[in-house]
Amino acid sequence: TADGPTGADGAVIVHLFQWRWESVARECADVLGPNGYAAVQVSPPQEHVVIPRAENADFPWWQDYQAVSYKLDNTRRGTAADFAAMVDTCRDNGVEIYVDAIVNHTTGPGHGTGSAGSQWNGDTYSYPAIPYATRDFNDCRRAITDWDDPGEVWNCELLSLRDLRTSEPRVRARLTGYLNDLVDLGVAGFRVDAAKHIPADDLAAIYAGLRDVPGQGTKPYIFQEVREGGGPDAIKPWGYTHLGDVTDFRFHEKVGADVREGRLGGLLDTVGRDMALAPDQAVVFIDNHDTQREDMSISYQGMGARHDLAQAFMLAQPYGTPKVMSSYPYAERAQGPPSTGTEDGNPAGDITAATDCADPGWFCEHRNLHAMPTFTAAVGSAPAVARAADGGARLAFDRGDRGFAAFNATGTAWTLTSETGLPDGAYCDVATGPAECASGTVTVADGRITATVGPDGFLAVHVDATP
Ligand code: LM2
Ligand code: CA
Repeated sequence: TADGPTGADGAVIVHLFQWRWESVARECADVLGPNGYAAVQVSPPQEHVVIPRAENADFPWWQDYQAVSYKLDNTRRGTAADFAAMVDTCRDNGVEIYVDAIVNHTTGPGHGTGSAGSQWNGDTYSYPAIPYATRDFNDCRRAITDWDDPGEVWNCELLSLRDLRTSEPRVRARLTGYLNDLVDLGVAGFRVDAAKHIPADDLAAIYAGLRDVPGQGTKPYIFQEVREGGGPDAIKPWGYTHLGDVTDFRFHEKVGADVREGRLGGLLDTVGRDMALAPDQAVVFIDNHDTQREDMSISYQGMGARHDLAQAFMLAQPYGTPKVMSSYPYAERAQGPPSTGTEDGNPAGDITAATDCADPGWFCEHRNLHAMPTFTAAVGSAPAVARAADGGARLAFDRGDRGFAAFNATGTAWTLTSETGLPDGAYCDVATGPAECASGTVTVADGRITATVGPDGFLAVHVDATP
């Protein structure tokens, strides 16, 4: 099933967390396609619960992770038609859509009406719009307590979310049906939410029925969320790599913390030695929507420009398929994205506003990386070769004879001269501007590169971006 990007092949994913479908479409055309992104991870598109007040925030972002039905209509991000148009527009601009797929569970306790008008009842395990009834859920109807016991991790309730009986063919068929509806629209990949909470054999059965992506002739790309914890190999990241790619949270933990502290010197060794998986099996990130709420110190909100440097380093180094985070500031953990306000047919105030990157309600971190994804694409799986350093907080390296990148985690500019494997000539700095040399050229002469990297800045040149 992993026929899409499989790591170390130059593909870059960006997570446009909580963006409206029409805003994603516009971004694909205006920014993502031209700057070399391969795919967007979008927030969950299925009908979700609607929670007017939770944890001091109206309509928390995490509504989306409680599935009421598999209808795509009237989520907070738009209509089913908006969704389909987004997939088409992005594909036309060379950017794939990857859906965050909620397949482990439905909702928590309680009952109500979902975003598309369907009734749900978590107390009686009833979701008539799908339909699921009580027999479709596992018998362990309590929260997971022993996180080292695969039986509990797989069959009890994650956060009291009603746990689907994924061993049951009828349940598997419904989940495969949902995913195939998306594939038929042109969705080219899935982030499998809470994959760790589903036995690998159940996932294998669910994936087995997936159809080819139209026009592509291959199965959708799959990456599975498996956070490393205790217990046996069956619930470790490497217990799922035979089915598709897997998230490697070690990258976030180690690289995120080191860059935050300005410790760049050992980073190439770290990514070459201390990660959980083979480079072509891993999806890596500096932060995701969960970790940024657990430890704000590794996020744009907590790190500012240093976070841009961390994400740029991720795109320059060779381990895993990088996933760029693009998010919004928040005061409360549950706070949702900016809304349209209560006018314009949105009396409840729960509809997400179109993204405006000039509005301080959004961060748009990916735009700070300019055309860095063209670097990742150009260097492919070429090896990293350290070339220059100046103390522990300045680092420069080649990617074979395809690219050269430099990182400066200090408050003063770094002017460096270094050997490089790049052919002599002039190159565009894709880290500070578009691939078309808008921000000036960098020269390689007699096998040496001379460049200046700004304070808390980075620079990247590659063979496919020349004046
Ligand atoms: C994930 N990956 O495996 C998502 O990345 C993560 O964001 C999801 O949790 C989680 N798994 C389930 O899909 C989020 C959020 C939780 C929230 C759940 C469900 O981080 O806080 O839980 O979505 O909406 C909320 C309440 C929690 C309550 C639960 C059920 O915060 O206190 O548990 O709803 O009512 C009793
Ligand atoms: Ca489960």
